[in-house]
Amino acid sequence: MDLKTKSILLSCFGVLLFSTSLLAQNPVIQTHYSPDPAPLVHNGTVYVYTGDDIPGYDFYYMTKWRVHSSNDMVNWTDHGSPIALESFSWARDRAWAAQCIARNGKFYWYICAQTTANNMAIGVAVSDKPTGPFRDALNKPLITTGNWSNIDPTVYIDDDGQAYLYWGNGSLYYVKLNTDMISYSGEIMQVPQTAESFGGVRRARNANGQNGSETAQNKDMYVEGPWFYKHAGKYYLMYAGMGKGGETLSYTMSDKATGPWKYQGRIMADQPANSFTNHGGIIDFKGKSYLFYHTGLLPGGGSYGRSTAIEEFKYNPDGTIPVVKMTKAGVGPVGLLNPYKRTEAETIAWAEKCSIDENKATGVYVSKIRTGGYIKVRSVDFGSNSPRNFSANIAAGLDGGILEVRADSLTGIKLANISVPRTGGWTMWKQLSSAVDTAVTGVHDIYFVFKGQNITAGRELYNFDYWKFEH
Ligand code: FUB
Repeated sequence: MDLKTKSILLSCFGVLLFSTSLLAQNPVIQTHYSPDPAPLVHNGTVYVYTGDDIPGYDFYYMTKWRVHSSNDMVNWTDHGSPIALESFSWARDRAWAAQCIARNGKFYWYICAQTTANNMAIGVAVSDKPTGPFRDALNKPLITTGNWSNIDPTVYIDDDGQAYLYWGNGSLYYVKLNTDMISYSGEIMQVPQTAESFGGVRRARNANGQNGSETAQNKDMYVEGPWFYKHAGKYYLMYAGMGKGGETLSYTMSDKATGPWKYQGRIMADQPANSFTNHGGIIDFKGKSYLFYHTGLLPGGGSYGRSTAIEEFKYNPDGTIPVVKMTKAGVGPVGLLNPYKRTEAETIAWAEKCSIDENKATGVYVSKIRTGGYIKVRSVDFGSNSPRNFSANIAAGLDGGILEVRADSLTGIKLANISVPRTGGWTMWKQLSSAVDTAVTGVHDIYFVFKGQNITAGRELYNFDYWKFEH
C-alpha cells in the first residue's frame, strides 16, 4: 500500500474511532492519586495543585503536594512534587488541601499541615515559577491558632489589590493578606454561619469531640474546603457541605469579599463518587468555566485514594451555578498539541500500567512501564506535512521491550516502532528513533503502546523521558 492510500485510510479510521470511542477523561491523572485539586490559570496555562493520597492508607496521612499543568484541559503534564512535609520544619503529618496564587512575578502556595505542636496550621511556600522550586517563605506557619480547624486555605486577590485568605473546618475564617502575601493585617475574622448563609448550622461537637452531623432541619452546612473567588462582579464561596452519604460541593454568594453571604445551593451532591470527601475549585479558561473536584473512582481508589476530575459548566444568566454531574467523559480539548516540539512523556491524557518518578538529574519521567500499558495523548496536530521521523528518550536497566506509536486507538495504524535495548541503567537515557512510514496529517490522538520483547513477564520494561516527531 502506498503512503497516500495509507494516509487516507488513517484519516477515515481516525474519524470513525474518534466518533465512537468512549473518550474517558476522568479522573484526569491516572499515574497517582491527586486529591484536593486547586486550579490556577497563569499565562495561558492551567496548573492544578493537589495533595497526594497514599495507596492502601486508612486516613489522610499524606506527606506531599503535587502540581500538573495543561494548555488544553486534556493533556496534563506532571511536574512532580515540588513541596512535601519536609519543606516545612514545623510540619509533621497530614499534608492537606492547598492553593497556589500568582502575585508580582512570584507564586505563593498556601498549604496546611499538622504541626510538631499537634494542631493544624497554615503555611506558605514561595517560588519564582509555578512549578517550583518552592521554599517555606516564613520558616514558621502563617496561621497558627492552636486548633484543628486551620485547614484548607483558599486565596483570592480582589480587583483593588486586597488579597483575602479564607480557611477552616467546621468554622470558617478569613484574614486580609498584605501585598507581600506572607503576612496579614487586622484580626482573624470568623464568618457567622446561619441557614441563610450556608444552608444550615453544624451541631456542636459531642462529648467525644466528634463533629455533629446534619440535622433534619438543615438543607446543608459548611463543613470544609472553601474555594473563594470573584466572577462577573460577584463573590463566590464554594465549600464542602454535607449530603446523604458524604460531602457535597455547595456554594454561597455575596456582593462583598467579606459577606454577608447568601446560600445558593448544591453544585454536586449525592453522586457515586466512592469518596466521603469532596473538594474543588472553579476557574475560567479559554472562554469556558470548569469545576475541579475529586472522586475515589480511580481503580484502587476510595475515600483515602482520591483523584482530580473536571467538568465544564455554564453560569446561569443571574450568575448562579447549575447542578454539575460527575462524568467519566470529563471535558474536551481546548487546544492542540504540537508534536514537532519536545514533549515530556509525562504529558498524558490517559495512562495505564505505568507510573511517574523524578530525580534531580532528569526531572520527572514515566517509569514502571509494563506490557499492556499505554499513554494516550489527545489532539495532536501533525499539520499538512507528514513527519518522517519519531524519536524518544528512553532508559532500560534490563532488556527494554518495544515502544509502538499508534494513531487514534491502541490498535490503530502504527506510526513508529522502537525496539528498546539495555541502555546501561534505568536512568541511562538514550535517544532512540524510528522512521514514520505511514503518512499522518491533521489532528489525531496518539497512543504510546508498551510491549515486552520476547517475554511474557510482567516486570518493568523501560523508562520514558520525552518524545518528538520530525519532518
Ligand atoms: O485531603 C485531606 C482533607 O480532606 C482536606 O483538607 C479536606 O478538604 C478533605 O478533602
